[in-house]
Amino acid sequence: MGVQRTLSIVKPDAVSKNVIGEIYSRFEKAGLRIVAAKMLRLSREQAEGFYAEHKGRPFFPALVDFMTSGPVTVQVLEGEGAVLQNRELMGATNPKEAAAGTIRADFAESIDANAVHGSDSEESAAREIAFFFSTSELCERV
Ligand code: RTP
Ligand code: MG
Repeated sequence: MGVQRTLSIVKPDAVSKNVIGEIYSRFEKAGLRIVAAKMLRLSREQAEGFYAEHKGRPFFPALVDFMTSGPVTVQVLEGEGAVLQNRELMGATNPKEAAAGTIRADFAESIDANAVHGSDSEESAAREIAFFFSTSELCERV
């Protein structure tokens, strides 16, 4: 699989709960390195563009409302098989179905307010990283 990069978001519910550091710690303990990071409040246009694949789905308006409800942190994680590894750390979309010890099991309240986003493939990761970061903002880590 090799070293990959993936896009992660700490969503507004988790920022509001003040658990950014605890979530970053999960990434670091799993051997993923943060190679870019920033905090911002998404505009509706940004949230709609980021989740464009879900446009037209019944949950789309609620998803955009939620993602614009407060600040988020966006970060690029790097490591061996980072895309799948991050998805495993996150747990299932619905926290009620998320395995014990995953980020969503421990920090998420509902399928809407589910604490984190992670790219679901290498192709999505490339698109999502470019959505938030320029090449010069991605740092080399040794
Ligand atoms: P994410 O993109 O945020 O990492 O979440 P995911 O891959 O686990 O789930 P995805 O299918 O991409 O859905 C994006 C977000 O939309 C909300 N959702 N609600 N009510 C529903 O059936 C439903 N399905 C999806 C969730 O908040 C999910 O994180
Ligand atoms: Mg997704």
